[in-house]
Amino acid sequence: MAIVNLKKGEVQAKIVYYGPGRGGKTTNLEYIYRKFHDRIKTEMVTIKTHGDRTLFFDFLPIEIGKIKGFDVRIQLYTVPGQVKYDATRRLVLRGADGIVFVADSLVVRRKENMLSLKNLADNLATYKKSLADVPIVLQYNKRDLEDEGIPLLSLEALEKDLNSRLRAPSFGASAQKGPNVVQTMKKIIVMTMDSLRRNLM
Ligand SMILES: Nc1nc2c(ncn2[C@@H]2O[C@H](COP(=O)(O)OP(=O)(O)OP(=O)(O)O)[C@@H](O)[C@H]2O)c(=O)[nH]1
Ligand SMILES: [Mg+2]
Repeated sequence: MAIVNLKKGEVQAKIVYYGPGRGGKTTNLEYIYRKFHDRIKTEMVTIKTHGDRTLFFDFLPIEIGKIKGFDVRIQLYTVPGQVKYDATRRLVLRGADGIVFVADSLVVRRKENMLSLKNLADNLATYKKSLADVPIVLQYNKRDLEDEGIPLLSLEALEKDLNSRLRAPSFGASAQKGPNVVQTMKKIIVMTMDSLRRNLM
């Protein structure tokens, strides 16, 4: 849940990166951390299992500076994507002001993407919310693998699978190489701030 301090002119909002295991959520935050290290005063907190799977969550606080006169702080989180960590996912999702859904573009991950989006809707429902209630941006990750001849779902196919009802803003991206990682984050921050402002008025 956002913390808004009108007296001090401060806003703190929570944005959660959600999506199937190995889709690239942690890699998004790692890229952002490298890119904006001068604005990030603390270390990125990350708890990993052996290998690179997220066990609990990643946490990255960023100072954005002033937006419409408010000092804006954003807390980025990732959930663990592995199916078995559903209770943790639900906990991390709690109070999210905005969501980035990171889908895996690999053809072989098609079903996992759709199941994860369904899982997101189910977990939001436990907080009496639906996908329509929370600002959300979709990211179709790993587009760089196209150059390596690995079969990827087309952006059109991903849109059809995941976004035909939602109609949320979406980006093809590569969390590993960088294209559209920052754009994804900027979009969700703007949408989240707009939604907070609407709710304050
Ligand atoms: N080629 C390529 N590999 C990527 C990209 N993004 C992530 N990866 C790789 O995919 C693997 C999984 O990435 P993570 O960021 O750990 O995935 P995650 O969504 O955090 O996974 P969980 O923590 O299990 O939910 C890692 O080996 C990454 O290096 C990308 O854009 N392109
Ligand atoms: Mg992770």
